[in-house]
Amino acid sequence: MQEGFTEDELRLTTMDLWFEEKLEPPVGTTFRVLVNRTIERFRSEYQEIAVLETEKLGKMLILDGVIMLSEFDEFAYHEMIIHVPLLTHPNPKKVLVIGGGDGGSIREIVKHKEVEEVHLCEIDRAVVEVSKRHLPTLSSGFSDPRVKIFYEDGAKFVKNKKGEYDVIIVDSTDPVGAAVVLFEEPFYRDMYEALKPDGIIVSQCESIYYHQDLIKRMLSFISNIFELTGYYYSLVPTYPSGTIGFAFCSKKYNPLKDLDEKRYYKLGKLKYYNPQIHKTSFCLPAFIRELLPPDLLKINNDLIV
Ligand code: SPD
Repeated sequence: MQEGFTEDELRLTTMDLWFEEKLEPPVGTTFRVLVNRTIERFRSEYQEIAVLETEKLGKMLILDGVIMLSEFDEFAYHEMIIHVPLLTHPNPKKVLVIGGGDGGSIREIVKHKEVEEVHLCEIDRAVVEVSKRHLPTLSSGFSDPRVKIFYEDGAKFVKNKKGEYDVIIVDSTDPVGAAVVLFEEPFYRDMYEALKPDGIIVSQCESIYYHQDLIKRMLSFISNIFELTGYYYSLVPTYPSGTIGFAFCSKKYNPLKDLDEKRYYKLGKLKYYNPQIHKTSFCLPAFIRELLPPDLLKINNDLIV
């Protein structure tokens, strides 16, 4: 062994293998993760898919070079994208997830006993299959009898639905390639129609540090469509800037007034979500309040702190 180095230090300095995510849009930084081995890597009909075993973050799912999740912190994303809307809606019986082929969102939805039907619309069958092969803690919910999977384009899928869903979750990749339409106004108009008269949508809406133009553009058109809109965020170290936000779009219910705390205690032990963070995650830093006019954030305006 080289003098002066422990075996661990040597591995980190000389034989290391790093996955590097290039951020889009470029922000002059990259994010690197120390990797032990590539478990699987291939090209599906839609994208390049890789599952890596990392040194410290468990397994990681990468789509087209972008980190979708790590076992280390995926709970902070999936619990927040699901339990905030599902505990706001008083009786979510039928839920649709667009994207989310890894199964993390489905795993959280099936914890809700009042949910009777869950539809997953994922364009790429290979994502579901790779998750079933290598990410059992994520894909466990697929075997729940309430879950039905559709391998279709999410934007086309919702066009044919009218007044069907209580809650729709957009668990998408970044707005690149086929996913661009999921960040556009026509898709939100179609989802509005696909919801029941008191329905809720929550969508992945990127980083308050790196995607301010996108967030402002989306909240502008969303607030013209939905009665109530707002933005909240979660802390996820493996996503760019360590935060990821969500757009909350609602026809009737307000997450700050209508949270059904009793149902939270029936979900079993969670790692990130609790009723306090449900509310405080809508507290936004001053620079975002300044970026977004108050009429785009009707929900956040109701915060009493
Ligand atoms: N920058 C990556 C954002 C990815 C968000 N979606 C992740 C899917 C996990 N179910």
